[in-house]
Amino acid sequence: MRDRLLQLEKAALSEISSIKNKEAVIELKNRYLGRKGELASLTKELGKLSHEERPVVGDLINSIRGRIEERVNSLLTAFAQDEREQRLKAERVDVTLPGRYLPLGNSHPITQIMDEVVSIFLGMGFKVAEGPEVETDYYNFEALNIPKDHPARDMQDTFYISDDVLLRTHTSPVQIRVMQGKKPPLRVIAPGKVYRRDSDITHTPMFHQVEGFMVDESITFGDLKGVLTAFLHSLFREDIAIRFRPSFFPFTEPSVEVDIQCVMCNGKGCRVCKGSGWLEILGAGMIHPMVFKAVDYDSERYTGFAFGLGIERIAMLKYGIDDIRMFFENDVRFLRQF
Ligand code: 2NL
Repeated sequence: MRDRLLQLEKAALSEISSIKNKEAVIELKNRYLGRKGELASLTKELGKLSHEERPVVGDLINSIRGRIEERVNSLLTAFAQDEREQRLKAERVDVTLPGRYLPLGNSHPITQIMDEVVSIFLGMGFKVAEGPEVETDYYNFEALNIPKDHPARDMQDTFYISDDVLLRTHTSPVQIRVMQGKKPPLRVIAPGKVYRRDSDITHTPMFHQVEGFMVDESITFGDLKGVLTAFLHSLFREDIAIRFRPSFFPFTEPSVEVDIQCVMCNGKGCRVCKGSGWLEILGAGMIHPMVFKAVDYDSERYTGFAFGLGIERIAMLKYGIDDIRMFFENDVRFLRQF
């Protein structure tokens, strides 16, 4: 019995010393130490031994089990450590490698200018209003004191859907709707798309406009000049020269056109300002009593100013672009520059 036990230990330890992988260790562990393993079957034979021999051989079995277990466990630990090292090596990343280039878009130049204009007016306490692009003749023309024989009303200039329904030619109808629903004091801007039957290098059938107005008791032409000067100084440069020229719109009286000193040549005269040194940026005026009548405001009590500007025109002047169609071709080589 003793010899067989020592033989078994010797065989087990020699097998262990040449073992190559974790699976083989587990197999060996089961074969020698398992419930149906070799040590277990020898333990069953203890009963055949004499009273005196039994504890001695029992002790021997336990110490052999202990020694094999110790070797097996240290091997398993070594294999586990090895496996971990292999995995870490395989998973290693070089954090100094340059990152992958992710192409990033930006908003359209027209959207950028629109957002900029809107945010300047928000800063002066104006609220933003929106309205339908499909309008009626009343809101687009009649309420704005645009007479029946005005050229803007011609089929040549306006997209009609029916006799009475059309695509808005300016965002003024939004402001008429605001005035109809609310009482002064009001400070509102109306940004959005507008439509005119016109197409050449400075006109597209759809373009963007921001209009605005301010109405209260005792709003004066001085308020118009102050607000629009602050706006233009913020949009262009704080030190730029501004000039107000008399003009005419059916919906304002008096009316003005507002010029800034040419941003390209600082007023010296160039291609962009066509030699004049000035750029026409917006139209404005004191709201006509006929417009107040249409929205049922008392023009003896209330006064106000209104203005309108074309976003594409400003974008063209700001970036020195001479063909408006560039904004609508969506060529990324063009769009990426803004
Ligand atoms: C321009 C000129 C202008 C207005 C728009 C307006 C609106 C209402 C009442 C009175 Cl509801 N006026 N808008 C006034 C003056 C000029 O636009 O050159 N736009 C591109």
